[in-house]
Amino acid sequence: MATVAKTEGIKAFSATHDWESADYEPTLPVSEMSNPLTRNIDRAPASSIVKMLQACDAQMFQEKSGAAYERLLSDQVAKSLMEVAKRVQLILKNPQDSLIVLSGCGTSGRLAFFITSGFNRELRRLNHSAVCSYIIAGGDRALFSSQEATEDDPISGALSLKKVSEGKKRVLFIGISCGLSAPFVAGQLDFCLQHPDVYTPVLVGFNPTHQARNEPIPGCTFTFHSVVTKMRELAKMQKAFLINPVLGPEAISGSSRMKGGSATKILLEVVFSAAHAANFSRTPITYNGILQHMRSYGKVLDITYSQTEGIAALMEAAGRSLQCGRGLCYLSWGFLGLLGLIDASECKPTFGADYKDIQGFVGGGCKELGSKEGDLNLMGAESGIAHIDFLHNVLPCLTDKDTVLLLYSHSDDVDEVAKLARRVREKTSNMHAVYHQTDGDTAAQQGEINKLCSSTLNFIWPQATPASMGLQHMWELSTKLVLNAVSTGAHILKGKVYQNYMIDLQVTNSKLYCRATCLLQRLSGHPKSLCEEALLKAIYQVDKLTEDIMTCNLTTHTHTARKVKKVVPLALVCLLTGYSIKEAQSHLEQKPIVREAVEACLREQTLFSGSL
Ligand code: S6P
Repeated sequence: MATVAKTEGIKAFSATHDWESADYEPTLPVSEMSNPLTRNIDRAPASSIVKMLQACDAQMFQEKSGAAYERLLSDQVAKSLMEVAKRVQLILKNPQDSLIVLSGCGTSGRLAFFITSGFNRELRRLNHSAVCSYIIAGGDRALFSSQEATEDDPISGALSLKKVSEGKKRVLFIGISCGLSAPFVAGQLDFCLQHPDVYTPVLVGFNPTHQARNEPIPGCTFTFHSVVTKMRELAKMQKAFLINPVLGPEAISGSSRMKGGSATKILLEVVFSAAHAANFSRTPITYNGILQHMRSYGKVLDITYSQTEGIAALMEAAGRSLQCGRGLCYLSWGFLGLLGLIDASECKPTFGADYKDIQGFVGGGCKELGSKEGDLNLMGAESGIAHIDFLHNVLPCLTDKDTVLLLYSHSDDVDEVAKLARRVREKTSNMHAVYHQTDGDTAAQQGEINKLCSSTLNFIWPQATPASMGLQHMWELSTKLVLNAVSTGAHILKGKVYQNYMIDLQVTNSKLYCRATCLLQRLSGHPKSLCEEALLKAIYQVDKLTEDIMTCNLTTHTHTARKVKKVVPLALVCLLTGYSIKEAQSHLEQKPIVREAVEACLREQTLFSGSL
């Protein structure tokens, strides 16, 4: 009885309380909280899911006077962005022996790559030397496939920073960790603090500093929290910078690829665009300029979500494909394609998806995207990512049950888009498109492509865009929002989300292990120790924990968890029913939709408690 009462109590509490109030989920940092707006997202139809995502995204730009936390448009955030932009400008002005390094894990590392590539490309176009470099935990292999374990390695973080900046006299290091939590980034920030003569550290994240992760990091004397505390002191003298506005909880709890990723892109593009304009067109870096630029990203949200119905239709199509065990394919050209690859790769750790569920393909593949380590196909990426790989590996088996989404813009080679669209149409009628164009520009082949597709989201952007913001950046953010909505919504429709929790997450690093334990506590109402025990039993597939298992460290647990499917649902079923691992497994096999399996257990539990 107590169990159910607790769970129900939490439900009622969450639905009525504002996440900003001090007593809302007080033990969790904002980035891990559940968003009251999406409490029932798992039962909502596609159109309502889109509206909920829109409302969550809009929280990023909320301006609240007297708010408890810094927000995206807060005074302090704009001031820090100005200062960091000035540092970037200094490096642009005097690039010799200088470097800017962007680094992060998972989505944050992918965005580090994305932003670095875009900025360097623009510099090369102006015959300026490239001044920016990126680091992603796990190396380039992690760009398009999930390598969550390396997030826990602070030494590898510090060493990779040392290597990339060898011989440089001045380095602006920008570490990105949405949850202020990744040990990999903590290691790099600590390295910067040890070498202040060369490195100026900047931290981008979305929790207030007191919520930075304070768990001991094995083998280290620092925690993320202690590093942030030191940075706060140095920030007073502008020897370090903290950019950590709060965005509100993610639509799917902890899914920082969504708002966290979007805000990372916005903040860093604002910094780099301001520095670029200051250096190449002598436009001074001003507070108002920064704020105006940030606000223009808010308009991208409005334009994108003005097509709610179209996004919902895409979500439904993708959801139907996933429900019947088929896939969703993003086919794209240029840098919009990179966003497709990123979106696809995130579904594995978030929803326990198979890499074939959502796949991305972009024109010439890696070479076109300019990753450091060259051709990922040769480095064991799960499958090729060029169109040629799509033609060889995917096209022959495509059916109407698969969904294909073309992502292109007016500045791509639209002839090529039409050619590929014709080939896809021969295999499936379930083809859709997201197309960006500027007001007044039309591509001759667009009509034909539209006819070949069952639906097209056509975004028409105004010609006169704010001077500081490239159209490309708008298209990119808009595409990211659409893809995040489609892949998240499709997994919700497949039953991979319970309330607004990713119930089938992979437990492949310490952050995900803690998240899984918290989720089990929350859904079962059992104490932490019992939940962790159940999690370990599910990971090692045993009904009794041996001495050996108990003495293994967290790295061994998360490493072992990689090989097991549905670890968290399994642990939850065991906790709620007292079943053995085998029984719980067969229960989950009978009810392959994870949400339904969990709900059935919760119902049984209620009946059982009621009959006592
Ligand atoms: C989140 C995504 C993860 C995170 C990664 C880094 O949706 O699946 O890959 O990006 O764990 O997180 P953080 O908080 O350090 O940016």
